[in-house]
Amino acid sequence: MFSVVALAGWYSRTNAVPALRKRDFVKNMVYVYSFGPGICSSPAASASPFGNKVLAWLRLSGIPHQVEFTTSTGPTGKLPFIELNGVSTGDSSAIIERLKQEFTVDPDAHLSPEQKAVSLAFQRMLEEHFYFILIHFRWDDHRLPYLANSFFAGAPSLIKSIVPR
Ligand SMILES: N[C@@H](CCC(=O)N[C@@H](CS)C(=O)NCC(=O)O)C(=O)O
Repeated sequence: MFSVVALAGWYSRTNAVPALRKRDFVKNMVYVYSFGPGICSSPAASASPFGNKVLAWLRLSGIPHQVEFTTSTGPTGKLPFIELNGVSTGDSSAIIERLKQEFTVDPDAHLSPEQKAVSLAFQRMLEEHFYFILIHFRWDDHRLPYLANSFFAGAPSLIKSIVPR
């Protein structure tokens, strides 16, 4: 399994996007780049929790956006990233901070300082701790073969043959 993950990491880094991806951009259109459901049969918009976070935030805020599913990473060497008015930004939290400023929108504006603190604590717990449990169950815990089976349901047989289950 390690070799598959290492290969995927190498592939995404060698495909990193150094320059602007959308050159004929529409002003104030947010171009979102993230892993798609891809070869998986997941009902999620993106296989990446961080991608779904950005997409959900954009939908909640009603900001016009277009999604491109890709494995080519952005300025932080990871996905998701966005391009807005010719400038790219990586990292879901940095993306949201930028969008709040550029579009003067804040869905959390009505929260009290205490509620904002609780929200931040949950965010840290989910993104920096629970995320790795999710990854463990998705890729390492072979007691849950249905996850790998579901994820690779649409993959070519060659790929399926090297995915441990
Ligand atoms: N802190 C980043 C984390 C992003 C992240 O870990 N993305 C994963 C996908 S869920 C990724 O791009 N992994 C590929 C890699 O690390 O090479 C964020 O909030 O956007």
